Amino acid sequence: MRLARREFLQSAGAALGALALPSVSSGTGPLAPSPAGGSICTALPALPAGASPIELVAGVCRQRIRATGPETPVWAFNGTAPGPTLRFRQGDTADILVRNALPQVTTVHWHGLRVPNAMDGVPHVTQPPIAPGGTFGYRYRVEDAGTYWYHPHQSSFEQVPRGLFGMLVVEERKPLPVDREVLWVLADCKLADDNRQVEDFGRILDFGTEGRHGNVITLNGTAAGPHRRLELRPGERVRLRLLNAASARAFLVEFTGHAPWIVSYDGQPVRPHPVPDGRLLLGAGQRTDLVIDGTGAAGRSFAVRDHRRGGFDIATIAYGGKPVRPKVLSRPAAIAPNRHAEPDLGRATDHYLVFEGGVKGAPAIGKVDGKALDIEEIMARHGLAWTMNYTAQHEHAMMHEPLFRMRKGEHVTVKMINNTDFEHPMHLHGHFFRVLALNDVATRLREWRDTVMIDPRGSCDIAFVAENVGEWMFHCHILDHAAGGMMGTVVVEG
Ligand SMILES: [Cu+2]
Repeated sequence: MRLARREFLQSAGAALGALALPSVSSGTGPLAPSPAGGSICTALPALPAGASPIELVAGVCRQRIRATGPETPVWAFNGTAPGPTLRFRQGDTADILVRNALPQVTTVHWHGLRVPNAMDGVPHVTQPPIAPGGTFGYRYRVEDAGTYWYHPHQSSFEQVPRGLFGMLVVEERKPLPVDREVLWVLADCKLADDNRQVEDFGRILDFGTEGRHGNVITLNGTAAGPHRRLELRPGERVRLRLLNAASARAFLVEFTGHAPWIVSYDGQPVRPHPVPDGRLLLGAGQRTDLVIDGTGAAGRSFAVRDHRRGGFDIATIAYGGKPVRPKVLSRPAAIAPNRHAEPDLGRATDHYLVFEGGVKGAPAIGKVDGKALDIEEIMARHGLAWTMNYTAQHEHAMMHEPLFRMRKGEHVTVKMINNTDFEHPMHLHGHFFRVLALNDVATRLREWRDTVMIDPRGSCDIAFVAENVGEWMFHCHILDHAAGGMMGTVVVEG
C-alpha cells in the first residue's frame, strides 16, 4: 500500500497539488514566507496552509540574513531558511511530497523520527536521490512526540549550510502547560562582504579539522545578535524548543539572569533539571527543550550568550508588560516519555566504534575500498580524513560494509572511543539510545538521545534495543566529517 502510494506520488508530478487526496491528520501545514519581505523566492510559488500532502519544495531563493547590504542567495525549503516548521500531533500520519527545484540531486531526512527505513531519506541506502525536477513522497506515522528537524542527506555538507533545514515539531498528547512556545533554530553561514555565500564547500581542510564554520550566526534564519529580542512578561513561562542546525558548529548557550529547566534532549523527555553549570552544550544536530520562567522585572534585559564564540550575544531577553502571575512557577512536571524498549545490559551484545584521523591526528591506518593506507595517504588520494573502526568510507558509498549487524529485538551496547583531537556529535538513525556514560563516567539521567557529543580523546557508552529493521546510518553530524569518512551504517535484520 505504502509503496503503491509512493510510486503514485513520484509519478504524479506537477499536477499533484490539484488532486484531491485523502486528507491526513497533520496539524499546521507549511507557513507562509516571512511577511516582512525578508525572503523573496525567485522560483517557487507559496503554498496554501493545510495542504495535503504537505509540499516541500527545495529551491533557490534570496533571503535577508545580514541587516544591511544585499540579500543572500540561499537554497531553502518553500522559500525560507529555515523552511516551514512542520507540526504534527503524536500518532498523525505525515504525508510530505518533496519537490526538487535545486541544480543538484537531493533527499530529505527526518532527523530523530523513528520512520520505516524506506522513508529515512538517505540516498543510495534507503532511496534513489531525487533528480532536479523530480519528486519523492514520504509517508510515515509520527510515533514520537518532541522536537525534530528535517534536512537533506545528500551532499549535506553543502546543502544544509546553504539553507536547507527546518524544524519538525510533534506535539505531545498531553502538552506541557506553558504560557507560550518559542522556536529557535540556531545555525551559521559563511558570507562574503557582498553578502553572497562563500562557496568553498567540500574543502579537505574543513573535512579534516573542526568542519566548515560560518562567520554569521543565525537565529531563525537571520543574523543573531543582541538586537534579536525575546520579549517576556514577568512571571511568564515559555517552552523554548532549541535546535542546532549548523553544519559543524556547536553552541554553549547561557541564559544570563535565568535558570531554565531542561525538559527534553533530542525530543526525549527527561526529569526536569537545571542546565548543568548554567551552560547548555548543543552540538550540531542536537535539540534541547527548555522551560524558561520570566524571573525578571519589567524594563530589565538579559543576554543569551554563546560561550563557544568567546561570549557572543545571540539574543536579548527583554521584559515588559504586566506580570502574568504574582509568583514565578516552580519546577515543571515531566513530559510523558515516548515508548522505548529498555535495554537489558545483562544480555546485551557489546560493540565498539573507534574514531581516528583528522589533520592533527596521531599516525593512523585505515582501509579505503579494502586497501590499508595511512591517514595522510587517505587524505591525499581519497579526500577522506577520518576512519570508523579503521575504515574510511565515502559518503553513501554503494559498497558500504555495515559497521555491525543486529537481530531485531537484540539488546545492544556500543562503546565509542574517540582517538582524535576533535569533538564529534554522533548520530544514529532509526533509533534512540540511552547515554550510559561519557568519558567512562556514568551519566546521572541516562538520557535518551539520537545525537551525542563525544569529547576530543573522550569516549561514550550507549545502549538500545534494535527495534527498527533496516540499514541505518551511524555518522558524525559535523557534516564535513560525515563527508570525510565518518559515515557508516548498522543493520537491523528482521
Ligand atoms: Cu565529527
